[in-house]
Amino acid sequence: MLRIRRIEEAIVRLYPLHEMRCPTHLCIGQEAVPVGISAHLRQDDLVFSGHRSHGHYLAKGGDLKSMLAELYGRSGGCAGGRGGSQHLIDLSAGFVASAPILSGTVPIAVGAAWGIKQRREDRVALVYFGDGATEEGIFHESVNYAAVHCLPAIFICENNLYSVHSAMNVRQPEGRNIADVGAAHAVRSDIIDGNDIEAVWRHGRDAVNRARTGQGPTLLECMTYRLLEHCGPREDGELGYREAAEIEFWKARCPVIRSETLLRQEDLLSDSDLKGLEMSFADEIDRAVEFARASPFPDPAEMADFTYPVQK
Ligand SMILES: Cc1ncc(C[n+]2csc(CCOP(=O)(O)OP(=O)(O)O)c2C)c(N)n1
Ligand SMILES: [Mg+2]
Repeated sequence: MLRIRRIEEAIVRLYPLHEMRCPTHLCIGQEAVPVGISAHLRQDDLVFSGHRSHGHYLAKGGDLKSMLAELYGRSGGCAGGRGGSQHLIDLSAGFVASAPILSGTVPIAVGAAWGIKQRREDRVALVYFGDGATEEGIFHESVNYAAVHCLPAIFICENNLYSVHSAMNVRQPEGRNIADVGAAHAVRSDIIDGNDIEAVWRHGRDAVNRARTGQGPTLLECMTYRLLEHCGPREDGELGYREAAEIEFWKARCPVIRSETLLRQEDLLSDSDLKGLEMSFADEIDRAVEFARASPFPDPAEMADFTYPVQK
């Protein structure tokens, strides 16, 4: 979690230099979800995500250098510099795709789970999405399909209470949880504290076990909060769509600080451990930024590659 936090903070510092030009949705405050879940995933399990995907990619083992080069729009980027922050991919780590069309990767993950089942493999397919993504019709079709066919699919909803600047109460019925929607499709569904790494770890373990052993899909509604603006490197308290007290409440529930406190209480983390981690992350991040900035821009002659040919 600390590594992801430091990487996101490096982007916060570097983004205003205008060398990264892609829309970038940071996950500061939400790190416990992918870290607790990924602890149970194998390299050959398949992970999908949406626009806010840095933590998901990194926790699955996605390469940092090619992620940063992608944000810098360089040919050394994981999508060749063509996609930016919202199109991360690292097939060698089993991170198959992220794409910003809300819920767009949910049916793709279900298709991957269907393929896994057809081939009788013991892999799982897992997709991360936000509370807003559950308002897309395809989300409901996908969860239903996974239930009907008892697929090894795992649906991880990061409910951070907002879709851009719209709160839940103007978008979804009062008192109906997203986990209730999963349950209505007969999918095992739980609401958990997404900022509590232990809770995420436990529920993640159970979801992965169920999927791997043929017991079908699980939906986890992980309650969490993004501490920065929807898209970009700044705080956004001045916009007024979130109460200052609410932001403070969630800052106090920061998953990184909570875990640090817990580990120190249990005598599992010392000052020198932390210093060692900080130094190794700082060094790794410096080297990745250097790699990204030294990587050339894609050749304009290749601009149309990988696109549908224009009919003349
Ligand atoms: C189909 C579709 N509609 C609208 C958008 C514009 N859009 C981008 S992010 C976003 C909010 C998403 O909210 P949520 O799913 O809760 O994820 P969060 O940003 O909170 O992590 C919207 C509406 C989009 N990308 N795709
Ligand atoms: Mg949201």
